[in-house]
Amino acid sequence: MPIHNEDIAAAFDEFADLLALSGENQFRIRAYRHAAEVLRSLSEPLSRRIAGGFDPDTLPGVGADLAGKIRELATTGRCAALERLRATVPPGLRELLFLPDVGPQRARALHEALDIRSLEDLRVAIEQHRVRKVPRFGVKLENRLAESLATLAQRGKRFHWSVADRYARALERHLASLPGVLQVAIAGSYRRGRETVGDLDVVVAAQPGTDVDSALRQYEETKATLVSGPTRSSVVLRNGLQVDLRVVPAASFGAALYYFTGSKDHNIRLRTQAAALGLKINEYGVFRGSECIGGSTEGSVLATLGLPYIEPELREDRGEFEAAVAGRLPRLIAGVDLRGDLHAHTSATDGTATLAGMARAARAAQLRYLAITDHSRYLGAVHGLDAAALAAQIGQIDAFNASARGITLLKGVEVDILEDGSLALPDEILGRLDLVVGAVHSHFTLSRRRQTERLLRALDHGYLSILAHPSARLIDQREPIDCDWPTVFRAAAERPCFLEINAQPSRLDLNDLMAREAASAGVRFCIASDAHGVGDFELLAGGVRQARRAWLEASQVINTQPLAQLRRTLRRTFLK
Ligand code: DGT
Ligand code: CA
Ligand code: CA
Repeated sequence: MPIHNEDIAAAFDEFADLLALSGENQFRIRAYRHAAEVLRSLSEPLSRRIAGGFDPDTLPGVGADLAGKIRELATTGRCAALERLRATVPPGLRELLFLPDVGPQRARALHEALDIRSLEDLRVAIEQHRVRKVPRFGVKLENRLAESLATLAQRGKRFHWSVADRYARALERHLASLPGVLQVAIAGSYRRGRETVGDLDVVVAAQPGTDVDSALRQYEETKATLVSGPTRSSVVLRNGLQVDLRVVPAASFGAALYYFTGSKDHNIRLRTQAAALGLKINEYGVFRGSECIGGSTEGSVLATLGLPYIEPELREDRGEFEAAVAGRLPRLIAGVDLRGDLHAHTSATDGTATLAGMARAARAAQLRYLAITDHSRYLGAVHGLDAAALAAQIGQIDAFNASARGITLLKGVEVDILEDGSLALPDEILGRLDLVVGAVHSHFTLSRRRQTERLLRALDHGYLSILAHPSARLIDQREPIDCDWPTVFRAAAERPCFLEINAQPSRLDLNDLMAREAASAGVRFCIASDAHGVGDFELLAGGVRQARRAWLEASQVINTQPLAQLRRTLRRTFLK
């Protein structure tokens, strides 16, 4: 049974968590986390490459020890060392790390002081007010933990879109190869491009008598069957992702795809609209009385209501019907509109590839320009460029551009916005760059007033071009910072300074609603990969997806501009 890169990466994440819970040293733990990231950045299945003789030892930052484990996982699906380690840590303890306020040290402290072994143990201990008495915990932290436990219980398990995507595409290929299958589409929140996906909703058009149900149940990734039948089935994949399948005749494919793409609120509006015209709409088609007047394509469904095509990313009942009726639907930005990337790291800080390596990879990804924006050095950051190191990199980039073909590197930095809103590097060096990307990496919990003042001061700096991942949230891991966003958006629109839509799958920040609100305040954006390795440029598609959910058009995103125009745009951000 072939193992996905994602499964190997997940095993390494678990390895890192368990090592951390056993109090192992930071370097070993980081090696596993880094390897997991590298594995996720590979586009081709490692198990296949290894079977073909590829040596995982040659992956960036992967030594002999980890390479051995990758080989073992890729060939046997198991890892003996991981199984040994599992036996030494209570199985439920790792769950505690899902809580935003709990890292390995606090999890160990809870285990040692109160013998807590699971989220359930923790819930009981909080109810009995025992957690507050653990040294360095206290009432405030106990209350925060109670809150995040409640959110976690409500949320249930959702998957990053990019994880769901790997499984969706493989499953789509599997079903499409089946004789008798005419069309396959993955609908639901996946198709609407939501940042996380609860389950996969698959719509298949097939000739009568095609046994799609068996094909799904016998799929190599399927772990368990929940529902089985000729037109509908549900299974759970090995990674825990549920798949709901609907099989329909070809004449109903568009109606079924529309119905299962959702969202539910959008569908309710659609049905109401249909009812007002005396029509009935369901997953089989659009009906006037008993006559079917549409349903083979999505377009045919909408046309019966006199509506133009509405892109799946817009189907959230957020004004798309009003816009469609008024002929004012946006011309959404598409992946091909992006001409360059404005946020990337190299091995000079925490990236895994050299400047030239990143440039090559960006060119291969059809980008015409790439901004190198390594981290600034600030208190506590291990890697990070000081002014002298940044000056040296400026020289390297000039030298690269003097001989490069097909891509231009822009000189940038990802400079820390300090607690008081000042930037972590002096003006003298910032002024020599093509762009300055500022970001919050610390002091996430300041009060709304202080956080707002901090961002306003950063926007006011005079050299700030782009505010990177503005809300600093990490999906399911860290809440957004608390801030008076309308005020920040107004300031960014006036200045001018651009807000980033960061395409890292755990960031996707600004999110859809915030980006749309910012856009209506006049803000313009960049969509950036925040690449840390050569495989990361493909992440840009996720940033575009988020931008589409925010109703953005190409003209609102600066890295759709040709280089010469972009340079003028960026120069206007330097006010000093
Ligand atoms: P998820 O899976 O939680 O990320 O979100 P969705 O949107 O994929 O939701 P899901 O999987 O429960 O259902 C897929 C689509 O099927 C949903 O967007 C609309 C349609 N649908 C499901 N149940 C109902 C329902 O009871 N009424 C209507 N109108 N539509 C439904
Ligand atoms: Ca779904
Ligand atoms: Ca579903």
